[in-house]
Amino acid sequence: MKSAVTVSLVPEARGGPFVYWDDLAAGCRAAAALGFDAVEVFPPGPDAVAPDALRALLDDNGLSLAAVGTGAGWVKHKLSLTSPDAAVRDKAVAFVQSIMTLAAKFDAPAIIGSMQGKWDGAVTKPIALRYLGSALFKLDEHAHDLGTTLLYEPLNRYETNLINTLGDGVQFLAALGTRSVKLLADLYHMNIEETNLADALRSAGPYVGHVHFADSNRRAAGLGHTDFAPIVAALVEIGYTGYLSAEVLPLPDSDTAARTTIANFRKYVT
Ligand code: LER
Ligand code: MN
Repeated sequence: MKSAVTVSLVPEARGGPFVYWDDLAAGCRAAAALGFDAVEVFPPGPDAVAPDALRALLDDNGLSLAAVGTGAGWVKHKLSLTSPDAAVRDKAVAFVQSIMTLAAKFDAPAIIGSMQGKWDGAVTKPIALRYLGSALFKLDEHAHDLGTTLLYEPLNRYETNLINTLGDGVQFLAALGTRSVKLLADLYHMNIEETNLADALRSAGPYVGHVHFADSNRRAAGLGHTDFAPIVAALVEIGYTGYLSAEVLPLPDSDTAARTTIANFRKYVT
């Protein structure tokens, strides 16, 4: 398993669970200095990061790109894959596709988290799930064409009312028959929704494509009450070799969150 740390370039996401903020070059230097393998980037859009400049930053710092978030499509542009408005849904799909195209240049997957939206009013749960399924189906084709993976992230009940557990995520993807979509297991969301985190990971098995490495309170691993030993053991058992990426609050500050994360990554991942 490999370590990663998040860098947000989206001012509208301030207060959110990202370790480094605003300055990609500084975030890459700090991540490299602490020995992280990769950064996970949360950009305002596909044009915010020039591919050549990103390539140089990653190479200069000996880092990989773990994943690229699409949440700015929601927090900045108010796009949602389950909007009642078909034009908004189409724009949301195009936004995710554009981030996938950028990420694929770096062999990295894009993430669908808050872009999945929520069901409400005239958009009943079955309709919202149909919109989400139809979007994932189109995005799966795009991922397949690019030779990349797309990550779909079940979120806790306070952030979506569509799919909250890994088990429901597996069922949804299996029914759709997607080829290139995997699940993002965010240990913070799972702490709220799963009966047992290790069992949920074991059941999801090959569907697990990425892990957000966060403690129970969304602080760095080690600053809450999650027991990481059985979680890492379950990941080893299912043959997971991807990233444990710190999508956590920068508390008490970015540097401490990053240092605590890498110390606990080294403690649990041997
Ligand atoms: C995104 O990875 C995530 O976990 C969401 O909680 C962001 O709203
Ligand atoms: Mn997450």
